[in-house]
Amino acid sequence: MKKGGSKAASVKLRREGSNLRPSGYEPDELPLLYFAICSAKIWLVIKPAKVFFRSYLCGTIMKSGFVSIFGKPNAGKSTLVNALVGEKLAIVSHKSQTTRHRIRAFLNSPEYQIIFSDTPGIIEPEYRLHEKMMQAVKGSLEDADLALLLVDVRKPVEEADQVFSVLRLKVPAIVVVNKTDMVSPEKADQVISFFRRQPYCKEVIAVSALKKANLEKLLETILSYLSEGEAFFSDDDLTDMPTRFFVGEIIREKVFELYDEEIPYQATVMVREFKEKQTLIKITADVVVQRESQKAIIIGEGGRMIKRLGTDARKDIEVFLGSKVFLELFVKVRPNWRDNDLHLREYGYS
Ligand SMILES: Nc1nc2c(ncn2[C@@H]2O[C@H](COP(=O)(O)OP(=O)(O)O)[C@@H](O)[C@H]2O)c(=O)[nH]1
Ligand SMILES: [Mg+2]
Repeated sequence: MKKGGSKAASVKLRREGSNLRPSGYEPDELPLLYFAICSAKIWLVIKPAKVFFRSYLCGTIMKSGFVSIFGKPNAGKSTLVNALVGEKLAIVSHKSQTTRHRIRAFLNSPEYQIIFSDTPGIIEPEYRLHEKMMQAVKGSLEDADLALLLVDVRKPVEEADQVFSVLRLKVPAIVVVNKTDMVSPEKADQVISFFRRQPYCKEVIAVSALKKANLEKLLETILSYLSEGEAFFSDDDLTDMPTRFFVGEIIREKVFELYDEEIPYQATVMVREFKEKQTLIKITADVVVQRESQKAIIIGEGGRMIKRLGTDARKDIEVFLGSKVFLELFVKVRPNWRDNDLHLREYGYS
């Protein structure tokens, strides 16, 4: 996803036919290939030169690194990532287990690039879906340079401590005490001093992700742990996830907002069609549930609920894409999709 909305990727289709050379390149494509190789070689020289120029001549040191956020469900991980990067990339809900994937969000500046990973809350898996969610946590553990361990200041400290201890972190960790807007300074101090004593903890920072309080201090501390290095991704990008993914997530967020009890947990969304037309983007998506009775609830009396779901989702998708959207929703029943590897893969949980 680029800053400022979606851009249609231009895809160059290869001509098919029997007159292709064995190498797979036609004669008129060879200068292009040569140009590409030369450009790559020049880039290999330019990149270190850029580092030298920036760090030694301008006195600026570029820092970059991967920072993963872990914590129990509902601690505020997605809210924190969105607040840090200043863009709503991860969906948020007061219900737990909203985040199912690892979502990478980049914070870019001339001096640094931080790649934040929002992760699903750490839980004891009950379904294959949960196992996939915990694999996303494991993946984020493996390539992190720094961990942010997020704590809800109102919850018993022992619960979060137990979760953090089993992570067996190999990288430095900053404990971030969140939701300090909800408690007295004395209560926050108690939680801070508990985590200061824990072996995995390098620093403790108290914040309110929702009110964006003390995030500058957090950012400063994060940067002090990152090492010198070039950006990993283009500084125009905000994430490496495809636009379709975020569209599906926005619809899923509305499912969390509009429906109660087991529905949000037993539903998923799959974007089937994403077509950029002249004046709008046409999107077709399936809302997948486990039972016929859930399908009836999603649709509602006389289609009232699905209409609302479509309108709420469309409005947010239009803001996200910066374009008019035509959204069409279908409801599908797939019994036990959360335990079926084939369905899980089809719906993007791999
Ligand atoms: N009062 C308050 N609520 C917060 C704060 N951070 C997150 N929340 C709320 O906590 C709930 C869970 O947040 P979410 O980011 O989805 O948590 P996650 O499951 O850890 O990703 C949502 O209702 C958020 O609005 C905070 O700093 N203060
Ligand atoms: Mg989340």
